[in-house]
Amino acid sequence: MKTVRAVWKPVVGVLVLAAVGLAAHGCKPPDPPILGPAPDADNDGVVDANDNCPSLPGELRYSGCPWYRVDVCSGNKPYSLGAKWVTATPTFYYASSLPSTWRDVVDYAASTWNQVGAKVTIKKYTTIVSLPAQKDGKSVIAYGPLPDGIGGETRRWALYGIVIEADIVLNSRAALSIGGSATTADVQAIMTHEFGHFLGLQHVDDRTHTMHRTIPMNSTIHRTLCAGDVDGLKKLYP
Ligand SMILES: [Ca+2]
Ligand SMILES: [Ca+2]
Ligand SMILES: [Zn+2]
Repeated sequence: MKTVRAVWKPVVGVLVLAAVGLAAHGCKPPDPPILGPAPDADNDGVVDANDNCPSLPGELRYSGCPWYRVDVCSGNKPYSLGAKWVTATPTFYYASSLPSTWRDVVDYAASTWNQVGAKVTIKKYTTIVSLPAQKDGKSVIAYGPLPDGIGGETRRWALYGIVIEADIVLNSRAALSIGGSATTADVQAIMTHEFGHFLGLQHVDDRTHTMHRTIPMNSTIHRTLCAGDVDGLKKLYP
């Protein structure tokens, strides 16, 4: 019997020590805070934890993003009107030169203008034509070489101030992609801009507007319209 008690006592002792050890751990003071600047990888003054664009220098008011990554309109309503169509349904063809994978975004760009409530609707023929952008009675969306620095171009053909045909060319020498990247411009944004020309709108100086002459790289903001873009189309087709 004495031998058995000698074995039990140390076991009880171990349990007590463990309990004391836990209590002591719970009373340990917290680690001191880590001092020094919080990480800001792009060095734009907006710390990474609060930066929606942590690798692109931006502005605090845009949560660390540059303006061209934020779909913001200036609040102004600039527009500039050119010649317009008489028909309420100007209709285009896809040229065979246009990459077939871009046809969907061409349609999205057209429908963006079709939804503003102006009395004009861009339509398309379902046949695909092997034609360049030329005055031939058919309005085409084509892909071909243009000068450097240009994403796309619209050639409006007018007669007595009335548009009778409009061809759009996307530049095969430019770096374009769907969605854009640091080195490419977004096809849908360019097409939305070019359809503005197709319908008769001219450039404005407000960079947030789709009808601004410049489409930033790595940006889709010009897929959507600002107030001046909408007002201009409604003014042209009331
Ligand atoms: Ca940033
Ligand atoms: Ca044509
Ligand atoms: Zn333009």
